[in-house]
Amino acid sequence: MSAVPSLATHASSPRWVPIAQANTDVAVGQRLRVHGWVHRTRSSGGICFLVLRDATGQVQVTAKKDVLGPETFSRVEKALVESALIVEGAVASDKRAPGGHELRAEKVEVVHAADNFPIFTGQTEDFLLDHRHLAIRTREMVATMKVKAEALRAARAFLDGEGYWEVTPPILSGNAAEGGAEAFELEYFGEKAYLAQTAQLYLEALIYPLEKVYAVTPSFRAEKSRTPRHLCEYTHLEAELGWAGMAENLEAQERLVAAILHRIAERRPEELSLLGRDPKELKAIEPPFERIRYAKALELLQGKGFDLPWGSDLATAEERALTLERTAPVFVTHFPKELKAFYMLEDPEDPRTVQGADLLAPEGYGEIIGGSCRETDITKTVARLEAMNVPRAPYEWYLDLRRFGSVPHAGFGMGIERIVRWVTRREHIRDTTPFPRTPSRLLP
Ligand code: NSS
Repeated sequence: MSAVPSLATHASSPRWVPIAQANTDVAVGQRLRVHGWVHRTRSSGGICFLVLRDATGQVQVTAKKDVLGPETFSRVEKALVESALIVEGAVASDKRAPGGHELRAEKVEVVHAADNFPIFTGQTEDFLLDHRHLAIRTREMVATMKVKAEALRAARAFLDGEGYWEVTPPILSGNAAEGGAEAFELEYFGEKAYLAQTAQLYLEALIYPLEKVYAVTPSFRAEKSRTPRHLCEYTHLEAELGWAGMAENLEAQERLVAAILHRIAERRPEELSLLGRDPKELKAIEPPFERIRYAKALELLQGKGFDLPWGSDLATAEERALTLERTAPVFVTHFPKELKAFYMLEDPEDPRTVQGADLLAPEGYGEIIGGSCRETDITKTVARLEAMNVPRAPYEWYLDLRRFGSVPHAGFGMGIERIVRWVTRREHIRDTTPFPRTPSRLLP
């Protein structure tokens, strides 16, 4: 095999087009070249039908022995699923072919003849996870990854348009920000370091020079919880708004979520349909989202058979019950102080609670965003760190932010895999990311 496939460079080769473009009415009659992988193949009596896929779609290729010659035809006929091919030919209508068109091969190059592909229906979940590097080629995974990319594009477009600056906070840090127990610890040239659970503390520092900032970073949680919504590494979209309070913070979140949903509905309808989500359901979701207080959430839960005393956290089951019958997200606000991180601002009207909110996705999916107003008073921040038994030294730099021009500010963090899980209706969050990190999985 030569390093560069010959058909790709041959002067007389027709133009290389994405497969989705070859499988259209406008392409009928055109001579084209496509590059792709064998999705299905069957052959009988000197004719071979292949379904070829690339990143854009699929098309049926008809390869005939009398056109290709016996040698090439034999290579094509023997090419197993996932073999890589370059095909030149003319597009014709064919109602029986997927998408309604076929490419009648005139020249075929088998760029790589694949071994027996181990991924097919009926494999166990564990087997598929062990072979994740290959299983990501399935249609469901491809559709989910495209929806995720669209979510990130939508989020960036929205935030950029709103005047936020994208920034690049560190992932390695000398402090754990969301609670020590859940941080992955590692050794950093003889010192103790942590993998970021959040970029928040750094984003807070960045509002002073830039006012409105956001970052998309991996966040790490050393949680052994094996739930369908926890990953040990996830994609965290966080924003921090200077000069903002509770109202501005919640409004930014609901507008961001709506922008993401609407753009996905607009640009990825085929992927959504394949995954069983009607794009209309996403289009119909508009701000404002309902706001309910934590105390009210407890009452609602009581009506659903949960008997929770004030101060109990809302776990997966409670969030599910609260959202199962909803079609739009809901904010739960004013959680008890003890349940939340040290940096959250006490509510002056009810000091048992903080000015923060979780945004819960409907249909039982639960939390997708956590956010709050930040404590700006240095004395109170120090007292909260002490009350939570957090050593002060690694936070001295953070306390400095309360010494030099401290202003009201607020922010939030969205779990990208969480929102994608909801939108694409995946049962497990691991199917929203190509290489999930869970307590039992570090490979592939
Ligand atoms: O812990 S959070 O609720 N909040 C923070 O980290 C804040 N420091 C964010 C901020 O204000 N800048 O996490 C935020 C979101 C949460 O709502 C989930 O959507 C997601 O991050 N999240 C997770 N996704 C997947 N797996 C795990 N384990 C996970 N933990 C949080």
